[in-house]
Amino acid sequence: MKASLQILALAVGHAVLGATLPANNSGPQFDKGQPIDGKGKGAPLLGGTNQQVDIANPDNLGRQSTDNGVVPNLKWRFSDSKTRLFKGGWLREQVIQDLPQSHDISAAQQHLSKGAVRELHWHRVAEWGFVYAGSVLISAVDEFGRYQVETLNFGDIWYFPKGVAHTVQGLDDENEFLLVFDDADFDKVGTTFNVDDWVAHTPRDIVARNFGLDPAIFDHVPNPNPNIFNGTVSTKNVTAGPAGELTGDASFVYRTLQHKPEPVPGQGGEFYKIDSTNFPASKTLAATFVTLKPGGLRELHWHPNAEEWLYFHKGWARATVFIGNAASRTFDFSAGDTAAFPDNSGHYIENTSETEDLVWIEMYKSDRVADISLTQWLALTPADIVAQTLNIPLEIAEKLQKEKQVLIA
Ligand SMILES: *[C@@H]1O[C@H](CO)[C@@H](O)[C@H](O)[C@H]1NC(C)=O
Ligand SMILES: *[C@@H]1O[C@H](CO)[C@@H](O)[C@H](O)[C@H]1NC(C)=O
Ligand SMILES: *[C@@H]1O[C@H](CO)[C@@H](O)[C@H](O)[C@H]1NC(C)=O
Ligand SMILES: CC(=O)N[C@H]1CO[C@H](CO)[C@@H](O)[C@@H]1O
Repeated sequence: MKASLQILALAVGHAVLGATLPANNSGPQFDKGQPIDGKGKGAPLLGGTNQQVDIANPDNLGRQSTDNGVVPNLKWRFSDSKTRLFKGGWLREQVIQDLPQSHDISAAQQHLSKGAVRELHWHRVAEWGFVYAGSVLISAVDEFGRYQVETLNFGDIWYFPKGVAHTVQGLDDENEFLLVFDDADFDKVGTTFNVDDWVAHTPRDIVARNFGLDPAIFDHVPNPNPNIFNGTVSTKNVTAGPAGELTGDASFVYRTLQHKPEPVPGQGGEFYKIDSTNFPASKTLAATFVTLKPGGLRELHWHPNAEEWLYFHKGWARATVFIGNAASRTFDFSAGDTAAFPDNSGHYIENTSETEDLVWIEMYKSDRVADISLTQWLALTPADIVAQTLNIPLEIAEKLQKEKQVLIA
């Protein structure tokens, strides 16, 4: 009696909560947001759940039967970050507290309206930026007194080494960029040093003596410092620095789209590599900027030198990450997601859209981008050993592609 009352209560509760079971529950139900494989495994979700998130992440519901073991969450959505609002812009970040598996890198999206300034500052860590909307002015000074003032547009990248002084200003009506740091916690105390913050917290007479000026000049230094403020677009040029400008190999700027992409034998899209081999300043952060056509596949590979951090800019993707010991997990990604793939883990990335390009950025805390392709490895290993290992026909092992395909169409 008691037991049947409880069952009744559950059934009523279920109806009250409005959970709906799929009408046709034969066959897999992942696309309806239900963890049911249609082959006898799984059952409906009756408790609290976010159905939109479930439908967008069918692989979290257990869709891939090859997934196995415990692989921690490797994904963070910028949409889950707290957005900090400023006059003339905003910032939302992903640090290690958000994505604990990202040990090497943290990141942010930042927006500057026309004239808005990310005030003068420096970091204990290196900063890398990628402009994906609008146009910005960057300005930097290094330890030798060399300087660089440049306008950056879509696809242009900056790299400010640890300690280099810099600022960024928005030039178009609305401007936005990705910021990446070679440290998993770029916003912790002791990492960023803002000029007005420093001046406001230094004895006024010392500041005055330092510049040889009247102390009253500094009566209105903003305190607390605003981080981003609305200003007017710069019209002044920097000239006649005694050590000259940062140009050539010393430049902190790389204009991605003015260079040729890497060869992609697999014909699946475009693959730009930006690291110290073509952008000498970028010694601690290496990047790729990838466009994968609909239905394309970034071939199975791993990175011998580093953990991988990713930012998905456009489109829809799926990736399975294999971490050894029979453990692997598949993730669904969409624009605005970030991810961290463990050091040396095997993986692929697939464009799951039939119509839209998938665009993403990969980052490594390294001086170079490096990967080992599964196919190339097997093709350059004695074919009979490969055939016996995988239990596949010898003729197949002998015909594997010896060139990296990179992006398969
Ligand atoms: C139910 O779904 C299965 C597989 O998804 C399909 O083959 C079948 O036709 C559907 N039945 C009805 C009545 O819609
Ligand atoms: C910045 O915003 C304030 C109002 O919040 C306004 O008074 C000021 O004129 C603005 N400055 C510029 C340069 O737009
Ligand atoms: C400032 O530099 C820009 C190009 O960088 C040039 O077009 C402009 O004439 C310069 N202005 C002055 C005042 O030198
Ligand atoms: C796994 C997956 O959904 N792949 C899709 C990628 O896009 C092509 C179309 O371009 C689909 O046919 C695949 O199913």
